[in-house]
Amino acid sequence: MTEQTAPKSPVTTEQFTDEIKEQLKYAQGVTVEQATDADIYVAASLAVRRHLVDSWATTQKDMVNGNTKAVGYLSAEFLMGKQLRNALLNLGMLNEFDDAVKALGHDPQLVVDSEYEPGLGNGGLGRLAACFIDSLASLGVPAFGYGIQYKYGIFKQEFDAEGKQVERPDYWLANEEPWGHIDYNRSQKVSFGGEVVEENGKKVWKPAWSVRAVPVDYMVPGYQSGRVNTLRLWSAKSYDEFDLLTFNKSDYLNAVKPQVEAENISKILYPEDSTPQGKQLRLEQQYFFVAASIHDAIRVFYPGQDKPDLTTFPNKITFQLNDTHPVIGIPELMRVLIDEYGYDWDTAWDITTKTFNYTCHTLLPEALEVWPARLIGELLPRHLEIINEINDHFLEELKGLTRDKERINRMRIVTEGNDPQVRMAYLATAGGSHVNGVAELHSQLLKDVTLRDFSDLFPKKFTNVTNGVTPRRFIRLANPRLSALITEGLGTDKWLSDLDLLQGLVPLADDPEFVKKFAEVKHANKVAFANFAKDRYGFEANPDTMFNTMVKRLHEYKRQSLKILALIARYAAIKNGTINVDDVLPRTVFFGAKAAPGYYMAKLTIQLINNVARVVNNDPDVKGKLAVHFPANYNVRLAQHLIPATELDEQISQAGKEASGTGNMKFALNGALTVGTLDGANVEIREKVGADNFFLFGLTVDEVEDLYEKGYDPAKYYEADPRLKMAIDMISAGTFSDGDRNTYAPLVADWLTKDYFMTLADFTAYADIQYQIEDLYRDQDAWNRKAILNVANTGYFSSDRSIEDYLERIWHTGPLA
Ligand code: 4GP
Repeated sequence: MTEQTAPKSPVTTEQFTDEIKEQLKYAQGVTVEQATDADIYVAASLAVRRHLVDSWATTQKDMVNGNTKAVGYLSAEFLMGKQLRNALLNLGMLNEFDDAVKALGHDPQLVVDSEYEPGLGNGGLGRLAACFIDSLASLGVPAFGYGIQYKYGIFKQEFDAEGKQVERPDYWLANEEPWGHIDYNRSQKVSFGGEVVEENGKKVWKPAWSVRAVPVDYMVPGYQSGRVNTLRLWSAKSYDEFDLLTFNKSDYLNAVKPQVEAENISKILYPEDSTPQGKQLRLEQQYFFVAASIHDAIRVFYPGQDKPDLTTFPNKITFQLNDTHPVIGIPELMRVLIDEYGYDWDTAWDITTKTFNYTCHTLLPEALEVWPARLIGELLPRHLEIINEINDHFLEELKGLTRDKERINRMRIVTEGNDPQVRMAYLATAGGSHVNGVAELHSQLLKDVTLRDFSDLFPKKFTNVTNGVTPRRFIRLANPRLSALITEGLGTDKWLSDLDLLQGLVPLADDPEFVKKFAEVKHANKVAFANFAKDRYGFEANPDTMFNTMVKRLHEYKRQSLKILALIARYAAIKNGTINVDDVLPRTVFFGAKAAPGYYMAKLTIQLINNVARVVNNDPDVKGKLAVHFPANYNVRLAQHLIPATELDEQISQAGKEASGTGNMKFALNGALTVGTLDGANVEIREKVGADNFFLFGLTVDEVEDLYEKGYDPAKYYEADPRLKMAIDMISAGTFSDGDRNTYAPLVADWLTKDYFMTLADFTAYADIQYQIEDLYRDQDAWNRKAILNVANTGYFSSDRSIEDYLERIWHTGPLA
């Protein structure tokens, strides 16, 4: 008997069919006969929302009345993915939905596909935020996700005839969007610019212009918890609709200018990952959503009170700063407390430091935001004063802790000189209770390197919370076949809310019957992906080859170039007979990656991958042995299709550069083996699954440091390994650019002379481990046993566990009663 703990549907299929019909009629204004898949999608979504509303209302009421502190997750990005199936799963309505849609004469898959995926994030950081709010709701912890409802999300990626990335705007709101609820009555005023004057001995900020922050609320249903939290995304609207006087002079453009400028604030997501954009608009965006959110929290927790006792604020809500983007919230809360509510400095500082905590998501120094004080002064003059004062107080505090003047100087939040800079990571560390990295190794390096002075003087502030991913979306929804097998193997579906139960699968790795079923599931997933790919992208992938995947943002440190060089070397070896064709294990390689539009090397790498794919896939000499595919526009949806079909996953960043990674967790949980370096959460994944079940290669953090110190010469590696030399020479010779030798010259020059991320130094180890990988793959039983052990031992990487760690180590709160 299998224990079923999944929620029971609140409706029968017949009832749900009627509810969809009702929405079609009253909300959509179409008949059942007229309804398209997209109409059914909207109607079904509206009907589903109605089943969430009551829990949503009680959760909010209980949050305000309850004795549990809420969590405010402040994040410039929430990469949610599609909503409908997730809501259906959490309500226990997946089957009723399928049956109702079929009864209405539609294909459930096509209906679900009509949902346009909101791309309000770049990559890992935004997707983590989405997993976290899912887990918070599932654990019954009251929480707000606070962010921005960008009109244009991450760009849509296309490739041109030459294989170059082309960015197209992602106007997702041009489609009907049934999930967001716009609430004009709860908007907030957010002001900018102007000056600070003294009035009656008090500082008064006289801003120059304001925008209206309008909340768009998304319900965040918990799995099995009966709780529905809120993701509140702010949209910028103008107060001055338009200037009638100018309009009457037929100058339409100027008449709407203030409106256009105000609304620009939430217009577009910065398409950057791990690199700050020093743009005024970005600072405007940051302040916009953070200021609106802080005021919103005060409104929510002290309803109707003119003079609330804000010393209790840290007992009502704790704000997590997701990277440095929301750190301007620290001076904003200070300003609100002092200027608007009349608290003295010390009280305000006490409240503020108790309220905020900061998560760092990177170690790349260029990714830690630093704002010119001048810019902050122009945009937020009162905040600059407060930041300077925080800096002064902080330096005083440091003098009490150390006599080391140099150290104190290094720790300045605001640098000296005639163009002072504000270091947001330092402000966050000084102004919050806790600082955490996102994997053991990352948190350690944060303490030892990036924020060393701070961790020496404030060791208790520092902690680690290793990332996680939601098993509901990334196993249950993405991989229904594996989910069913896990449930069968464990005799319960409880694992969906207690992922450690996957441990129960360990003995089944030795059960031939289970191994066989597991192999069937993987194969079925590969066939399903091949069909999807054919349908959606028009390429053929042979499910009887090994499926090997590398999906993530395109960045030099992640080293897609290592993968492509090894692939070219393999291609060359087959072609020139260095390896016997019959000995080659057939492999299909999938890439998915977007490059920041201004990131030249990353874009050139994309072009190279596409052209390697073109050449390899059209070469009869390697047919059936090697194929390369690069579906454009990698997003959450594509991830949900590709991850379950993957057998070998690539996590090959230079050691010390990937903060954590979360793709690595999704793949392991779906039964892929990882080839990877000792970087980010790879380290912990390998510990959990066992060294035998992970393909480790490459330099360690210490070895990387040593090599930098000794003086790194990439050309040496090029000369030393003929495979590498051959691969680079082929690129130089124009093999992948129709004979043109210049196309990839910048990449080649960089590899041979700089190679900052040591791709060449790790090449040999990476190329060598492929033999080990292929030998194992030839023994399918042995491979699948290891794959099962990956699933069984990675329950730790549930985002539910991450949230439990945050609750215990940082937030000190828990579920609503
Ligand atoms: C990413 C990190 O690169 C990745 O290692 C980590 O898993 C993820 O955050 C979540 O913590 N950083 C970003 C970014 O996405 O924009 O800095």
